Amino acid sequence: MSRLVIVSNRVADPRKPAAGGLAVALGESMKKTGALWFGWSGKIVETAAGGVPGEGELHTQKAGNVTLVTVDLCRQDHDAYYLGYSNDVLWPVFHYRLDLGNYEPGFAAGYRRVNELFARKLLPLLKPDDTIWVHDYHLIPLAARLRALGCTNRIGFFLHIPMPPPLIMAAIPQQDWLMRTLFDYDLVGFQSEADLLNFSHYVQSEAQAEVLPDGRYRAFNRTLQAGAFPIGIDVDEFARMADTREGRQMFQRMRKEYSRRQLLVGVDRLDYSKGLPQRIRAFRELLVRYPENLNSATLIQIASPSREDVDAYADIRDEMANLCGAINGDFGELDWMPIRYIHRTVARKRLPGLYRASRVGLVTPLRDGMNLVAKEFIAAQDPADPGVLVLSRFAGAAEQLKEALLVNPYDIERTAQAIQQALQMPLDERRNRHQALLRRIKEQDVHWWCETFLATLQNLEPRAPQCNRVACRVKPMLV
Ligand code: ADQ
Repeated sequence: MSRLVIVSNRVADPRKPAAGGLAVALGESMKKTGALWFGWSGKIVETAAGGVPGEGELHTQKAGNVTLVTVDLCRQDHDAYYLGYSNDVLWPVFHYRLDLGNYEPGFAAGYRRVNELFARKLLPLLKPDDTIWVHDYHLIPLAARLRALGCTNRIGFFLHIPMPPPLIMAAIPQQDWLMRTLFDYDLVGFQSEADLLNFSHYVQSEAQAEVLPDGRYRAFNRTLQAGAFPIGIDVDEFARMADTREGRQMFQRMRKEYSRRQLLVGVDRLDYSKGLPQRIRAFRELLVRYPENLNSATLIQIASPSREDVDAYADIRDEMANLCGAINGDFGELDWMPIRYIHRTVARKRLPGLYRASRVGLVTPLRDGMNLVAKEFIAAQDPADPGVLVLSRFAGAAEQLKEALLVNPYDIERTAQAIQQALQMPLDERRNRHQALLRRIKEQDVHWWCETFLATLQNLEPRAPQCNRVACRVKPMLV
C-alpha cells in the first residue's frame, strides 16, 4: 500500500488523544502505512519591510511513523488566505450566508499565493506512488498547483463543509477559477448526497461538465470522480472514553447535581452556522408554552470560542450573552437557573459523561457539513435509558440519522414542540430510536469513512503523464 500524504490547513500529533477531529479520524490509516502530514504551523511571521510577502520556513517533527511538516505564513498571506478568502468568503458562502461574506478584492490573491506556497514546499517531499488526500475549503486549488509543477500522484479532496447550490456558489469572487481547479483532483468527496447533487448541478450548469456513463464528470479536458462519504466518529473510542474513571465521575456528578431536573445539552463552536441564538429562543419558547418545565428543564450550552478575529463572530458572542442572560433573569429562581452558558472549550474526555447524563441533545445548526456532536451524543447514551437527539434537518447528519427528532431550526415554535416531545418521550420509543441511530453510526464510523474514501481513490486509474502537460498549458490562467 502506498504512503499516505495528508494536507490540511492545520496538522495535529495523531498520538495525542486531545488532538480530536482529523487526527483521530485519520490516525489509524496514517499509522498503518506511515504518513506525511503537511499544513500551516500556526505561526505568523511579520511581513518584511515594503510589504513583500516572505517565504515560509519549514518545520519537521516525527510523531511515531507519521512525519509532520509545517510551514509558517507571513502576516499578509495569513490575513488574506486564512482570515480573508477562507473564513470571510468561502465559509459564509458555503454555509449559504452570502450576507456575511466580506468580498475584498485582495483576498483571492492571498489564497492563491498560499496554495502555491504549499504546493512548492510539498512537492520535493513527495514520492512517486504517494496517495495525497487534501482536506477542506482552505486548499481547493492545491491539486491544480501541484499538477502545474508536474505532480501525477493520485490526489483526493474532501470538503468538510456543505456544498451549496450553483447560484449561491456563483457569488464567490473567481468561482469559475475555483471550480476549474477541482478538476485537477482524481476524487472529490462530500459529506452528503444533497451536497453531491449540488456539486453535480453546479459543474453541469456552470462548467458544462459532461456526466460519463460510469458517473464521472468530464470538463476542461479532465475527468473527475465525485461521491458522498459521510464522515463518522470513532464510536468504540468514544464508548471507551465514557467508561474511564474520569468519564464515569463526570456522569455521576452531573446525575447527582441534576437529579431533580431534566438536563438538555448543546456543545458547539461559537459559530453563526450552528444556530445558537435560534436554539436559545426555542428553549425560551419551551418554558413559555410548557410551564411544567419551569424549575426543571436546564440547558447546559457549551460554546467554545472560535475565530474571534473575524467580525461576524464577535456579534454572535454578544447576542448569545444577552439572550442567555435575559432568560435566566426572566425565569430563574434562587435554586434554579434555566441556562448554564459556558463560553469555553471543555476537555474532550468530559463530553461523554455530560452527554450521557442529558435527557435531550440539541444539535440545531442552520447549516452544517455533518456535525459530529450529533453522533457523539448517540454514542455516549446508555442503551437501556437513552436520551433523545433533536437534530436540524440542515445538518449533513440528518441524512443518516432519520430516527432523531428532525427540526427546522428557523421555526422556533416547532422546535420548542420537538424539545417537549423529546422530554416526554416514553422509554420504549427512546430505546427503539436510539438502537437504530447507534447501528447507523457504527456501520458508517470514522474508519469506514477513511477506508472507503481511500479505497475509492486508490482504485482509480493513475493519471496519465500527458494530463500534466494539459495542466501546464493552462498554467497562465491559474497564476
Ligand atoms: P466543526 O464545525 O468544528 O467542523 P463539529 O462536527 O460540530 O464540527 O465538531 C467537531 C468536534 O469538536 C467534535 O468532536 C466536538 O465534540 C468538538 N467540539 C465542538 N464544540 C466543542 C466545545 N465547545 N468544547 C469541546 N469540544 C467541542 C467541520 C464541519 C462539520 C463537520 C466536521 C467534520 O463544520 O460540519 O462535521 O468538520 O468533518
